[in-house]
Amino acid sequence: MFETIEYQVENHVAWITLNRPDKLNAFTETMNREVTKALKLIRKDDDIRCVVITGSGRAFSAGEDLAGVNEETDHAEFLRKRYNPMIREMAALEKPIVAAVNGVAAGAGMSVALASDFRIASEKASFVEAFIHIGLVPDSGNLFYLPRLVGHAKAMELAVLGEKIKAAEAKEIGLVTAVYPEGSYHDEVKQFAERLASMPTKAVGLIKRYLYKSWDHDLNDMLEYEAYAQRTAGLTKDHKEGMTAFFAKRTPEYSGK
Ligand code: T3D
Repeated sequence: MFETIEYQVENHVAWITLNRPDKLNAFTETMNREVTKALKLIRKDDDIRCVVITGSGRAFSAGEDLAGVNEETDHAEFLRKRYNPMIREMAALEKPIVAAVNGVAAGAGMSVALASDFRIASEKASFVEAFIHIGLVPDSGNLFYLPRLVGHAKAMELAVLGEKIKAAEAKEIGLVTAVYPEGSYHDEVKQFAERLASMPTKAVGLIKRYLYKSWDHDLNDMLEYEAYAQRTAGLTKDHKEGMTAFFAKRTPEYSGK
């Protein structure tokens, strides 16, 4: 079904593996289209309750494949057509997305990691805002997510200086949730993703939706959004299950419904 990505679903988790290892999983138009298509499939499938995006081989992704960029490139149209729909689809997906950053995440590869809801790094992972080294600016949501994740000063430093940071520093500045040694990395990511997939998916989706809203709404708006979200969550089977399990003193078994 796909040429440049691998797509698998296991235990309610969809795995998207960027799969051009000989090119450090650099993005091509086909890869943008295929990731976007996979995210759309995931959106429509109630059985999928978490997504992992990772890379094959030694890299997460080196960003855009520079072999396809030349002086004829209309950079704005290029982003509107290829990257922006993919990033919008990630933000709109009301299921948690985990970037399993197995190696270097550079340029738009880093943007994809930033646009994910969680980043779990291998100790071999690194992050580099490579754009500046070719006279470009961070794109694909990078300028939106980066300051929100690490603060304005650190975002400026990373984006302008373009220095590569290793997994341990990424953890220190709050860019990643956890760093694991290579030997246990895959199992740790799988366990984390399956934990997310066993949670009350509708409530998780509502949290994602309204955390995004909080970025450009005031307290009064948010109080009202919370009331609406809570009514929606309160009507789910998972809320009922959580309450029943609480009083029965047992572990809840959520269905995502
Ligand atoms: O319109 C627009 O263009 C806007 C869109 C922009 C989106 C973007 O993502 S712009 C930023 C694009 N990405 C980069 O500039 C990153 C370039 N790559 C690097 O900085 C480094 O390769 C890495 C930090 C990613 C990894 O370094 P390292 O030392 O581990 O590997 P390497 O030796 O540099 O690379 C290995 C090979 O992959 C090498 O090819 P070779 O010499 O073995 O034949 C290298 O040229 C190739 N490669 C790496 N990144 C890319 C790439 N080839 C094409 N496109 C790449 N992005």
